[in-house]
Amino acid sequence: MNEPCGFGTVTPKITEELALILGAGSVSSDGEKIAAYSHDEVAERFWDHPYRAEVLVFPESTEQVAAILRLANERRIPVTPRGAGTGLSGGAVPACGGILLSLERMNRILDVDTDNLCMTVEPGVITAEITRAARKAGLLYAGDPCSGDASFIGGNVAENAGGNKVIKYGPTGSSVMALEVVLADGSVTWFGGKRRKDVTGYDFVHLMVGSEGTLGVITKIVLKLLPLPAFGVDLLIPFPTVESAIRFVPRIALEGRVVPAAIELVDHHSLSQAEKFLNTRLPFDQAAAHLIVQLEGNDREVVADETERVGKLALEKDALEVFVADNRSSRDKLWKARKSVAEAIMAYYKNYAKEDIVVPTDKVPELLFSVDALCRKWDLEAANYGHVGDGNIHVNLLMADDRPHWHEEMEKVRTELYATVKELGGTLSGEHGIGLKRKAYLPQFLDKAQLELMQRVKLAFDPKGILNPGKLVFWDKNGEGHEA
Ligand code: 2HG
Ligand code: ZN
Repeated sequence: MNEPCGFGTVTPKITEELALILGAGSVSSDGEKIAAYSHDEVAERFWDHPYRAEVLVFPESTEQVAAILRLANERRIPVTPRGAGTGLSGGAVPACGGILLSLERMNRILDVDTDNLCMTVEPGVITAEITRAARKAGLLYAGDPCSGDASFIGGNVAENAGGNKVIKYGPTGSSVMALEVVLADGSVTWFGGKRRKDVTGYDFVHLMVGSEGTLGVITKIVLKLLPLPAFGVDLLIPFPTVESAIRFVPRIALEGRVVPAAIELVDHHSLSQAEKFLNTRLPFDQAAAHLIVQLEGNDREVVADETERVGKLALEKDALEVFVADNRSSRDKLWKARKSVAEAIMAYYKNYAKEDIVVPTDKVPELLFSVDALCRKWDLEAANYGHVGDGNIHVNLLMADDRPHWHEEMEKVRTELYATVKELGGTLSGEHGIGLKRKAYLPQFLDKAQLELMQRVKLAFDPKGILNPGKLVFWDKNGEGHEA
């Protein structure tokens, strides 16, 4: 895979110019600080060498971002936009050096508009703060990534983060009404508006969503808000086998006539890691798998009725038990366990592959059978969990600490896994993104026509290729061309 090259470097003169734009306190050339910002949650040992930016900047306004991009574009310096660094694909890793553009100081909620049911925010606002601000106004912001206590909304938009409520509300992109974007040449534009409908031209809002910082830098976001459901419950449903848990999922809509806000799967191995990490126990934790089903609504009776219906149906379809969490503390305990699985695995395993596979929902059992077969063949363990209602499973492949060539071995396992995923009509990533981590596998999932189209879109937005180079798009070896 070739990366774009021929970029300019950040000379002391350029650093001075950046300091003139931003003020000296907002520009750092400190090696340690740059190293701390030059990665996300993908462990650095996954790359052949650590990637480092040459300079780190902290703009506080759209005008400053625009001035930085004007300068960078003129001198052809790479710019890697960065949110909170909670990403799981290396999307914010500065693969080609240059300027690392942290958006952490653009962290204001600009308005909560209760007449138009939307909120305007800067990209550095923590996702959970958005949820809280909406709630204070009696409204719901539906995005709910598991990293929401730390991630920034800008990163959620750039990666089209999913999370736990996609089955009912869609991923982050479904909540995005408008974006203010600084384009590669420093010009500023708005895509969309405080409008619920808009077919006036191409849908640039949703081209920007999930574009991983390769097409522009997002500086303001208008998010759709909804009425806040008055009542909610979470059902924790243990099953004797992973398959029986998965097979129950479509029955919830079909026979239960309910669209839950969330349907999550946590297999035994995943749950036990979270329990150990949090030093807690959940009910019936010896079961092979648990589903977490979240139901919500405005009428207590209706929610109670749906709870009863789904619970009864689950028991008819092999569930071992149904636990209803209907108060704050039991609901929080349950979600804390679910949301800490990823961190627990990173704490207890050194050699892992965190996957973000999506398959058609009816193919999830087949996917997990093949994961089992891979585990036997390669002598691995797996922890399978995630957003089963969306067919998006975080297959975590875990290898013993003492396997010296684990990385190469894992590469082979992954190649086999992806071949199966492709056969099942699935794809590489549902919500974590391609970034640096998955780029080499893109041609397995997107055909030549699509890859070339992506290159042409990239060139239209960013002709000099300065925006987050090394991600999503293939360039020829001179960094000028379009060869996949
Ligand atoms: C989750 O759903 C996150 O918990 C992280 O998307 C998944 O680390 C993972 O594999
Ligand atoms: Zn997830």
